[in-house]
Amino acid sequence: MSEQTLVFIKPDGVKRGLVGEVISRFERKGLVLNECRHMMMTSELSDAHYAEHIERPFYPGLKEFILSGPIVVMVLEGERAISVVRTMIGSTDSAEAAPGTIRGDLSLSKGENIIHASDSPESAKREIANFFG
Ligand code: IDP
Ligand code: MG
Repeated sequence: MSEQTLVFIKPDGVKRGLVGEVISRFERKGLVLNECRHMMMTSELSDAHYAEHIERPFYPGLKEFILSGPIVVMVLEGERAISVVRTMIGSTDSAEAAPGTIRGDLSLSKGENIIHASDSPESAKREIANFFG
């Protein structure tokens, strides 16, 4: 069943010049890039996107980081895209993420971990609406 998922490359990934590397992995996997936009996250969008984390102690630092530079946000489509992309990005803490995953290969950090991807059909729907209306 074809699904759509919301992905963005975080400011660390953009600053480090990893946009092509990351998108290339998804293209080689067979996922289709339906939307793609280079933009600044706003305070309102960050609070809406990370609503489940807003009360967590790490959120102020996460918000400062996510607003610190441009992101590249995209919609990827393909067979079971939501779980396929989550597997490809690896665990939240890049130091523990498996080699071969985006975080496992490209980052050492838990906060500055290159990429976001929707974790369920409900989040994908909500997150795509947040960014692409
Ligand atoms: P996910 O991005 O793998 O879905 P979540 O638990 O949803 O992980 O957390 C959202 C984002 O918040 C993470 O990708 C990371 O950037 C940041 N984050 C999560 N936990 C921590 C933490 O303990 N310290 C610092 N940043 C964190
Ligand atoms: Mg999450």
